[in-house]
Amino acid sequence: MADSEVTIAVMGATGSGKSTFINLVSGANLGVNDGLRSCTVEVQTSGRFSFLGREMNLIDTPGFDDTTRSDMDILKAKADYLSNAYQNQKKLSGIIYMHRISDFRMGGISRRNFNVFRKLCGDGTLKNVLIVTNMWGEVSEEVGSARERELATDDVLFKPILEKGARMFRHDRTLASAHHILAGLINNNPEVLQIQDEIVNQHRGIDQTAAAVELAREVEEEKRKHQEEVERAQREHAAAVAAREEQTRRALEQERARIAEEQARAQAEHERMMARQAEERRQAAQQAWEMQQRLEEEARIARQHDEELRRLQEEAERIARQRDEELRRMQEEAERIAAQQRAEREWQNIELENARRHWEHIEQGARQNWEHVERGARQTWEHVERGAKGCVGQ
Ligand SMILES: Nc1nc2c(ncn2[C@@H]2O[C@H](COP(=O)(O)OP(=O)(O)OP(=O)(O)O)[C@@H](O)[C@H]2O)c(=O)[nH]1
Ligand SMILES: [Mg+2]
Repeated sequence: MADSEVTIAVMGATGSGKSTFINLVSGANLGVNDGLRSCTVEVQTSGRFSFLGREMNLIDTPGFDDTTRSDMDILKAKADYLSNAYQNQKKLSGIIYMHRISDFRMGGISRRNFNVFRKLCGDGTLKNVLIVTNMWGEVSEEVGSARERELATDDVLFKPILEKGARMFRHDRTLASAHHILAGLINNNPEVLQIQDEIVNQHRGIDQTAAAVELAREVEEEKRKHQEEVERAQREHAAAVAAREEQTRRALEQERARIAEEQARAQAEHERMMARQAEERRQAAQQAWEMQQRLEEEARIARQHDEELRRLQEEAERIARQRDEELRRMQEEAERIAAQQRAEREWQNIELENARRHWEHIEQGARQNWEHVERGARQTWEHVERGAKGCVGQ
């Protein structure tokens, strides 16, 4: 019997743990998200299972995911399933909205899922809605509780639906907590969701449902935000470009100033160098001139020396000649004197010879005279002596 079956839809963002929860509590084996892309892409059910004496059936719904199918296709799949179910007299006893407490913030796709979920349920069914927070193991109790408080009290988060009868439960991934959650829904009066009413009772096309309008608005809002972000990025880019241009202009200006300074410095250096070179050239010219002067002076002195030398040589030669002449003259004189002396000696020898001969002659004459005298004397003496003796004898 359709009426005795408790049907509960599980909704929420992709990867929020819908299939895991259903598998845990029903024993089903639905595919579980590997974290890269959404796993449940079509509406599927757990199959019947018993809980607290009731036949249960859980509906697993795909969440908006941005990766596989368009949001509108996903909404259409859910709307088709739910309107078919309603046409088949199946009303939902509960709607579980899974939310990861580990999510740092509820923005973008999470917010879109929740806003469309709200329009899909409508305010009349909120007392059958259970917001189930899971993945508590991923955060500290303190952080999780703070987030839970924020979710429950923020006007753009769960506060509006909590105020209209929705409830919030924690799920710690145990069967006990899953049972506790189901137990919180099992006795609800099945209600018609707003989207079922719109499609089945009001014969609206899916596009005219509040959920689709909300989705379109969300998408539009997303687009607008995106556009704003693009424009902001463009403005920032333009500002950055302008800033960069300004920076570049300033850098160029600085570079130009630096180059001008460099040039001025180089020019000054060049001028200093030219002046230094001119001074060096002038000094070199001065030194060359002085050197020239010195060389000329030295050449003049050398010439003077040469002249002096030549003069001295000539003088020496003249003196030498004079000396030779003198020597020769003296030699001649000496020779003449020697000749004269020789002649004188010869003359003297002759004189001597003459004197000797004269002496010998004198000596001979003297000797002869002496002998004569002696003989005369002796004769005298003898005469005398005889005379004397004759006297004595007498
Ligand atoms: N830590 C922790 N991980 C969980 C819990 N529930 C689910 N997960 C993990 O979260 C990932 C997503 O789980 P699913 O059950 O596939 O999520 P889903 O909401 O069905 O995802 P879609 O089908 O893509 O929409 C898987 O890796 C699960 O193992 C939970 O309570 N705690
Ligand atoms: Mg799933």
